[in-house]
Amino acid sequence: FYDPNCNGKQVMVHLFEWKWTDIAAECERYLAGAGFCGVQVSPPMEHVILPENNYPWWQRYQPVSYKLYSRSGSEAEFIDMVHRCNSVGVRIYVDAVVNHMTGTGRSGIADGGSSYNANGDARDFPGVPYSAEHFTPRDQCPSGDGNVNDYSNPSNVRNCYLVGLTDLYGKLDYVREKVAGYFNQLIQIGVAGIRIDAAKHMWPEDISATLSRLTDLPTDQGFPAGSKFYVFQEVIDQNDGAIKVDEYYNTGYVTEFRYCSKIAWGIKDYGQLSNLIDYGWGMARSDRAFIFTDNHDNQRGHGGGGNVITHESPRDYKQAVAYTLAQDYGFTRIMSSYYFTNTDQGPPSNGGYSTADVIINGDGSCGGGWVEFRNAVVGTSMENYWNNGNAVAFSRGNKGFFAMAKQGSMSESLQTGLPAGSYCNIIDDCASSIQVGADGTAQISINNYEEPILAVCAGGCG
Ligand code: ARE
Ligand code: CA
Repeated sequence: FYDPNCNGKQVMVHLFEWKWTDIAAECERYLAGAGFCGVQVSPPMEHVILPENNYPWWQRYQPVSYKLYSRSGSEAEFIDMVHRCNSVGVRIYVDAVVNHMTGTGRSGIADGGSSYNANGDARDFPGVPYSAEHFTPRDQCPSGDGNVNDYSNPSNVRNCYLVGLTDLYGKLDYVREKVAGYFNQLIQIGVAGIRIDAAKHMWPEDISATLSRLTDLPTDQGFPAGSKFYVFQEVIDQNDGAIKVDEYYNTGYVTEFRYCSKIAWGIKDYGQLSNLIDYGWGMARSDRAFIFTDNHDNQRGHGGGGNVITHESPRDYKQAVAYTLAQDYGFTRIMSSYYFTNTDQGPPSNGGYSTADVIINGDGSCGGGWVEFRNAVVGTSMENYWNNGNAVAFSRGNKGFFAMAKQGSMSESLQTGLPAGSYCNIIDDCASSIQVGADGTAQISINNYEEPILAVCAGGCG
């Protein structure tokens, strides 16, 4: 569960709410050439549709069945996307919502044609099928109203209903079989891995028993024989509750939300960048940490938002994403979604429920140089670390060198760890360069307020 199955590449992009047809085109047009490992896609299973809330993005976190029919497209479009992306070496990772089905009190017929009824005591999801006995019994949940409300108690977190979402009883073989069946269906199509949504609300042994039922990845989609599904689990551990990320190491990577706070802090105060990965905080070890500057929840103030840097402060955001990709901790994900003014707002639409096509502008670019830098320096550690509170620099073994200046300018002679020679800056498409002398030092000068960053690789990054 630890290998993302993309030949050692290092960066995934979340194309939040994108349609399958647009993602397929993006793999071919841009992501393959830029060195992306793969794409996290929005939940592909059949979900509730909520016109009364203006079709919010979060309707896709309320499953109705495991039929591949969603706001992003049909099963045929999903399969076509996976195959086209695989054939250019870009993998697809599915956001898997399997802790729960819809919210209580909801009923109707979803777009894929399946009915559902979670009114009162009913728990009918004939599209799977699940019925009342497949949901966590009320006496297993120690909260007064049946909902999660005490993060200091694991039984409360895992057996009660997260924001009123009908909680699947993962102890049952039947539930494990159905969830594993969904995953095996994805595997057969050629999906390379999953994010397990709300993994914190599932017992680690239930996740483990479910994953033990999975088949290997299909060789006809370009996976070496014996390849396993990549798994990263959404566990929000900010030292604020009983549940710790390390309980989930046996079944894959874990989201490290403390990194979001740390990088935000570091960009505000460069002095703090030296101390970003703090095991005293209990942060996940590097070969289990799944990291990001922000995610689809915290950029909207859902899921413990607040002290994170987002696209709303573009200059800080560039620095945060650049530093995240340049440093050596964890597996990285970057975020790509749509502009919003309201935290519940769904994606751009053609009116009502239908999602609009993504329009690609002339330059079409987003951080390709970064992805190439991270791939080029994989396996090296940070060395020659230098930080004066206003600027920061480090080398990645003898393969790369990175510098960044908070106020947009710096001029300093620094050890780069690189062999002597001339190296061009990938950030300005090689308009500038640095000259490394025989002793490994170079004069590092940055003078650009909007793009205060420099990165070079031995032998080129791409
Ligand atoms: C919606 C409505 C609710 C309604 C519910 C059921 O907003 O009012 O009761 O439907 O009808 C997303 C949205 C929710 C939405 C849900 C279902 O964010 O608003 O509910 O979809 O449509 C905790 C969990 C963590 C979770 C965050 C949001 O631990 O797993 O809360 N994140 C994932 C996804 C979300 C998604 C879900 C889970 C549900 O990424 O996008 O919800 O599938 C501390 C704790 C954290 C806690 C956090 C926030 O930091 O340590 O554990 O995160 O507070 O409470
Ligand atoms: Ca649960």
